Parts: sequence; C-alpha cells; structure tokens
Amino acid sequence: MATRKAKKAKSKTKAAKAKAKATTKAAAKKTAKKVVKLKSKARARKAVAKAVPANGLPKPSARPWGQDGKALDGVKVLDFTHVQSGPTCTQLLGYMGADCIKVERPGVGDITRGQLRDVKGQDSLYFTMLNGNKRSITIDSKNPKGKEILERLIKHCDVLVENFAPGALDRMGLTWDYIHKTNPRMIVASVKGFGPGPYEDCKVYENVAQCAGGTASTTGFRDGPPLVTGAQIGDSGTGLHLAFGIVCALHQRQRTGRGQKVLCAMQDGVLNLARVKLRDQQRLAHGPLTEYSQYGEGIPFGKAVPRAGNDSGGGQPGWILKCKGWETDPDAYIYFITQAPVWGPICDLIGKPEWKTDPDYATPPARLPRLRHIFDTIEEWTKTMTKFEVMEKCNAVDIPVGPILSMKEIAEEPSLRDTGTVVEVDHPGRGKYLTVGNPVKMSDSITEVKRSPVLGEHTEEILTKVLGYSAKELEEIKASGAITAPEKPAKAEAA
Ligand code: CAO
Repeated sequence: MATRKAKKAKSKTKAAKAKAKATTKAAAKKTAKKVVKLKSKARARKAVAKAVPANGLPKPSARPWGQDGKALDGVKVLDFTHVQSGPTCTQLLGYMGADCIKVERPGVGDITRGQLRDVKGQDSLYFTMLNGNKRSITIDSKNPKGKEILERLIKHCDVLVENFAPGALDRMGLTWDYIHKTNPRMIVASVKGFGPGPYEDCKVYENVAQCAGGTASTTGFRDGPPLVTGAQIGDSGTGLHLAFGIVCALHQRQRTGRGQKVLCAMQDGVLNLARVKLRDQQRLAHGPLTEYSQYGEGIPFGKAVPRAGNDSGGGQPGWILKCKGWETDPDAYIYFITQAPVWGPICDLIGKPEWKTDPDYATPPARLPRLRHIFDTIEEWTKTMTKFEVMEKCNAVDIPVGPILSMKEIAEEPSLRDTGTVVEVDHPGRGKYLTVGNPVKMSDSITEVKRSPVLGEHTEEILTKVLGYSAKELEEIKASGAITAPEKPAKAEAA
C-alpha cells in the first residue's frame, strides 16, 4: 500500500514537474514573443525616425501623450504687466508651462487687485482671472536695491513682458539698450496703445483701442451711435497677439542666439481682428455692399463702411431672431444663417417649400433685396420654440445657427467644464471662483490651471531659490525697503 502510495506520489511529482516545465517553456516563449514584439516596435519607430529627416531635432519622444512636459517648460518670463492686456499674454504663456514671475509694486500690486472687488479685502476677480499660473514678487523698481534685484532677474529670464504707459519702462532705467547689454538673449515684449506715429505717447484703455482700431464705427445699428463690444478685443486680443510674437521670437532666438523687441499696438491688434471691415471699405468703391440689410431696404451707402446691426460679416446672410420666451428672457434669441447650400431644408422647416422654386427666393442674389422679409418669416417659426429646440431642429439638417448664450448659461455649461475651458479654482483668501482655462488645446501639453498668487507670495522664494540671495542678503534687502511696502501704503482699493 505504502509502495503504491509512494509510486502514486512519485508519478504525481513527475507530472507536476512536467507541467511546470511546460508552463515555464510557454511563459518563456510568451516573453520571447513579447521581446520580439517590443523589439520590432522599437525597430519600426527607429525606421520611421530614420525615414523622416530629423532637422536637428531629438528623437520623437516615446512617453505617453501629455506626459512629456509642457510646450513652454523652461521658459522664464519677467512679467512686468498690469491691468488686462499684458496679464492676458503672460497667463497664456503660464498655461503653456512658462515660469511667469510677476513683479508688482510693494504694498500696492497690480491695480486690478483692488478694482471691481466682490469680496471685501480680497483680490478681485478682475485680477484672479488674469493672473493664474504666475508667481508674485514685490519689488520697488525705483529703489536702488530693487534695481539690483531686477538686474538679476533680467539675467535669469528669457522674456520681459510689459504694458506700462509709453516711456515708463525707460523712466525706471530699463531701456532696451540696458536690457540688451545685460542679457543679449532677452526678448522685450510690449503692449502699447498706438504704434510709432502721432499718438505713440498716449495712454490707452480697451474702449479707446476699439474706437481707434475701427470696430466701434462699424458696430451697432445704422440709426444709432457707434458701439463698443463686450469682448475685450483691445486688451485680451492684443495680449494674445503679443503671446504669438513672443513664441516666434523664442523660436528665432534658437537660430540667432539673440533677443529682440516685440511690440503690439492695441490699435493694430483691433484692426487685425476687424480686417473684414477694411475689406468692405475697399469693396464700397465698386458698388453697394449687397449682403448688408441696408441694401435690401434701399438705403444708399455713404463713403465709409456703415454699422450693420446683426448682419453676418461673411458671404452668408444671417440675423438674430426671437425665440420662445423672448418677452421676458433677454437672451431668448438665436443667430440664424441662411446658408445657400441648405436653403431647401430651411424652406421645408419653416413651412415655405414653395420658396425653393419661386424665382424671387430660389437663388442667393434673388433673396438679397428680401432679407428683411425672409428673416421676419423665419422668426415667426423660431418664436414657437426655445433657442435650444431651434438649434436641435436646424442642426439635424445642417443649418448653421447659434443660441445666444448668457454668461450664466456659459458658467453652468457642463461641456465647457469637461474641456477645461471653464475651470473652478480655489483661492486661499476668496475661496472658489471660476476662470477661463486655456482656449488652446494641445495633445502633448496639458494645461493645469492654477490660482493667482497673493501679492508678494513668492518674493522670498524667488530671491533665495531663483536668484540665489543668502539669508543675510535677504535681511539686507528687507531693510532697504526694496520689497516691502512703504510705511504709509498707497491705497489699493480703486474707485
Ligand atoms: N515699482 C515702482 N514703480 C512702479 C512699479 C514698481 N514695481 N510698477 C509700476 N510702477 C510705476 C511706473 O514706473 C509708473 O511711474 P512713472 O509714471 O513715474 O514712470 C507708474 O507706476 C504708473 O505706470 P503706468 O503709467 O503704466 O500706469 P497708469 O495707471 O498711469 O496707466 C495704462 C495705465 C494702462 C493707461 C498705461 O499703463 C498704458 O497706457 N499702458 C499701455 C497700453 C495698455 O496696455 N493698455 C491696456 C490696459 S488694460 O485696459
């Protein structure tokens, strides 16, 4: 019995051994296959890398998308901006990964910290929404020790961004010659109201730029005064242009090794955004602007591009139409475009199928003199539904329409939260607030939106860790008054 048992045990062990061997073999085979697979993948990558000329660039990264840093990692920005235009630019650079060191006047800071305050004693939304992803250092640029710190910052950074009034940077002693001599690689980027010319010395705010850049004269209704738009195309628009200029200058510096001046005038930025109106100005020399509703109404054109109400700026006529609830909801409207290729579906939807063949309506030129009547008829249909119902019906048949979204609706829209376009940030002083994240989405540079810094939050960190000042030197700097508020601080709260 014992022998039988022993035999059975022996054969069991044998079988187990054989099974184990087979498993190890199979596993080894599997690993080998994996190695072969990996090797062939690597080979394939190498082959692709070889096939495409490298142009001096490194091998394509093998890290997963979005996990190989950010687009502007390593770029150091001396951020001397205030109010809106400059801060928009540096916030975008910060979103892209640049280290933005915002220099502010001790005890005062960027004037917007105290403007349009909603929470007593806390940084305003005006400031917090334009200064995320930055560090704040306070320096009195007119104090001798402050000047010395600024010199170290100029040597340390790649880009200086400023939007002071004309001449203010020079008055601080930070002339282009001085900066270029101190750090020939530094890019000096400025926003000014006007470029060189009769107005170059003028201070400029948003609406001045909208007026001088040509948009106010072309915005509004024909029988009303010029209008400015709520979009800050003079400030934020110019900041965006400046960010583009800076990135181009950084790219050029790779080749030339030297920095350069980058200037964006707000008037130029606005005009760039309003170029379709300069297009129309030139078209006027060849006859009336037939897509303007004024043409259909038989009102002659003057010498300059008129205000066109809600006429579409492109070649497809459009207008804002009332939707259900318009009597009480100021935003119950939809923008409706009578795009020529979908004229048939429009006629069917609004219950006018006969317009598809009626010579007065069938072609775009035939419709131009009747646009008012056409939009009035479409409005009778849109008024029977909410703007979202109209949107659904029109999109189903490819008709381009856009609901007039209120800021409340935008703030609450889940899809904008999902994409990181509207972001909730937590601030130690004021609590949670909404900000606009990076409108530019990149597959390999993922934006993390960080709260704005409190005034001087990073002063000591930058002085010691970035600029290398010792503890003793830090004490001397503090005693000099270069980083601390004067005894009687200037009032931060603005009207
Ligand atoms: N330490 C010491 N002084 C400082 C300082 C610091 N850290 N930061 C700024 N200052 C001083 C400047 O040196 C300047 O002093 P001086 O006039 O004696 O040279 C002073 O603060 C005020 O600067 P400023 O003239 O730029 O500011 P302002 O409020 O008078 O004007 C604005 C504001 C926006 C009209 C003007 O800066 C401007 O025209 N900028 C260019 C266009 C622009 O960007 N406009 C958009 C603004 S957003 O709507």
